[in-house]
This record gives sequence, C-alpha cells and structure tokens, in this order.
Amino acid sequence: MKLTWSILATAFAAVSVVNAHFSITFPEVRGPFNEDNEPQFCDGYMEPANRTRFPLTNGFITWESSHSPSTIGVLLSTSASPTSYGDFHTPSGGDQLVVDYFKATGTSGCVRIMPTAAGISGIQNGSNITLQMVYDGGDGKLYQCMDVTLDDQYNIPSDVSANCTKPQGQPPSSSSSNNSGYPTGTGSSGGAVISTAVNGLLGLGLAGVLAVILA
Ligand SMILES: [Cu+2]
Repeated sequence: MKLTWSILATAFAAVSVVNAHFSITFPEVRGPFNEDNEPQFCDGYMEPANRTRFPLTNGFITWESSHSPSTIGVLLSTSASPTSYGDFHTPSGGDQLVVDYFKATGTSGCVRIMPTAAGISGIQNGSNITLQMVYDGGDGKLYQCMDVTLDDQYNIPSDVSANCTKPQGQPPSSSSSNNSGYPTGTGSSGGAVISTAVNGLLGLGLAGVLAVILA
C-alpha cells in the first residue's frame, strides 16, 4: 500500500511537471509567462510589447520546458502589429515559418533563427517583426511571441550565447514552405512517452492509470 501511494505521488508529480508547459528565456516575450493562456495566440497577449533588438542573420531563441520530446516550429510575421494567426500566414494561407517544424529532445534548448534565409519578403535591417514559437510537448500546441527590431549591428550578449552552444532548427526548405508543415500524429506522443517511461521505470503496469490521469 505504501508503495502504491508513492507511485501515485510520482504520477501526480509528473502531471504537475507536464503543466509547466514551456517558457522562453531569450529574447523578451510579450508579457510574463502565463501557463493557463499558453494554448492561445501569443500566450494570450494580443498586442506587441517589450520590443527588443535582434540580429538580422544569426539569432536564436532559448527555451525551457518540462516536456521531452517536443515538436517546435517558429512563425514570423512582418506585420507591424500582428494580432491574429492570420498575420503569421503566407499569402496562400499556410504557416509562414522561419524555422521548420522539428523534433526536439531535452528540457531546454535553443532554436536557430535566420530571418533572411526563410524566403520571406520584407525582411531587412530595421524591420519590425514578430516571432511566434509553436511548441507541442504532447499536451497540445502552445504559443509564445517575441516582438523584435532586426538590427545588423546587434550582437546577442555573450552570457546569453553561452546558453546556446547547440542550436537546433533550420529555415523551411522549398518543399515545406507555404504549408502548415506540422507533423501529424504528435498530439499525444509526449504523454504516451511519459506514461511509458514511468511505467517502465516502476515496472508495475501503471500505463493505464497514467493515461487516464494525463488525458
Ligand atoms: Cu505542457
């Protein structure tokens, strides 16, 4: 019985970790991290805010999460004031990606951002753009927005660069641009991995219980 309770405690701890979603540590986001709003456009922040300078050619986003693995992509809007998903779409209606969707592992990392390499028109020194990172660690798509001004004289501070020794992610290839590009079947993979991992760890057939709790 005692063992059962410790298993349940472990299960609930896993759930609370899952609920932490993901957060961006660089550059500045629109507002303070709001876990409950993260499934919404720009974490629920509808207006541009906290605009900062950002490199024109070789930037990155650093993030932390309690999920692994995850699917990450980064959208870009050239609108001066993007307030809806439509502002992050191509003229043909697909996601306007600056980083193609990819599988990330680990609970922290950084995503390479090369605004001029994504084939998006209207990107130049001095442009005000907004980056929207899309993150799916198994509990649905989550969103954070960063309003920046591209500045070819700006270098990311070295103490921030120290957190990004292995950037991941690439601009979309020509075959994947102008569409949603979002891998199918990833909606519940994180939860399945967690329940499988905990089950494997404890060896006590709790996958069903965890699947219910995590659902
Ligand atoms: Cu989450």
